[in-house]
Amino acid sequence: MLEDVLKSIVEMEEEEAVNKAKEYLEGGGDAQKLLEVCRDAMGKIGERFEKGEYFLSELILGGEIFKEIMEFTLPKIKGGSEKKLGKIVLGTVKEDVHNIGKDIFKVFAEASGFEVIDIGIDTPEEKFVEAVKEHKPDIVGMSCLITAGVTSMKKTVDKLKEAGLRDGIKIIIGGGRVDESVKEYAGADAWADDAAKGVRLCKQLLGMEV
Ligand code: B12
Repeated sequence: MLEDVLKSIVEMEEEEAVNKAKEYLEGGGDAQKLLEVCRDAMGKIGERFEKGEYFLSELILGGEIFKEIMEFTLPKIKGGSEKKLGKIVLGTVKEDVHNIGKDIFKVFAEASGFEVIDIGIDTPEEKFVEAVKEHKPDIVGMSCLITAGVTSMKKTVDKLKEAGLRDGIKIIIGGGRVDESVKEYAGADAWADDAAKGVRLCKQLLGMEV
């Protein structure tokens, strides 16, 4: 069944993909697994785009299908934890408009007991600084899927340092364009390319047992 969902998304069969995903959940399927499969499908769409087999229109439609599936899948993950583990200011960095992964991480973090303040996409460095001043979070999370966003992350960390705010917070970066070397370059404390791992790392950053 999950195989069918994956195939339908990659082949741009919107109705088919949405119906199969609904069927899977109605049959007692696991919401987290479904999202993982959707993410794999987006990876495959990205590969076809790189090879020139798909164009921007397919990236857009792929994103739309994913968003449709998220609408009925994410509420199944929302556990509504009463615990208050800490506060996260979260945004997709400047130059980058991808929001799907950020939104998934937000739901996972909230379900685990974090309060998340989402400051949006294509977020200027100054907006992160302002948000940290206003909300006094424990953690700043930056999402980045494109190469241009790597510089934005570094600039954001630099601006936080300039404002004297860096020492009071932990910084985690996430998304398809991050890895250990990007973490080092940007001056972040941790990186994650999946939401569940991201939440575990946030707990670790605040000294909690996981
Ligand atoms: C859908 C899509 C789009 C949609 C986005 C729709 C939307 N509302 O988000 C649209 C059509 C707008 C788009 C536009 C573009 N895109 Co695009 N897009 C994609 C695609 C196919 C899927 C992205 C996605 O949603 N993935 C699914 C999510 C769930 O995965 P994720 O983001 O990695 O998130 C997970 C984790 O990383 C983590 N996570 C995410 N954020 C965070 C944050 C924190 C703090 C933590 C802890 C964890 C975390 O949790 C999530 C769940 O596990 C990718 C291909 C790919 N492989 O990713 C290309 C891709 C990212 N796009 C690409 C490109 C080139 C573009 C464009 C430049 C195309 C163009 N010519 O205009 C523009 C850029 C626009 C811009 N300025 O940002 C390239 C980037 C290459 C690069 N290295 O720079 C990719 C990789 C495709 C490719 N292989 O070439 N795109």
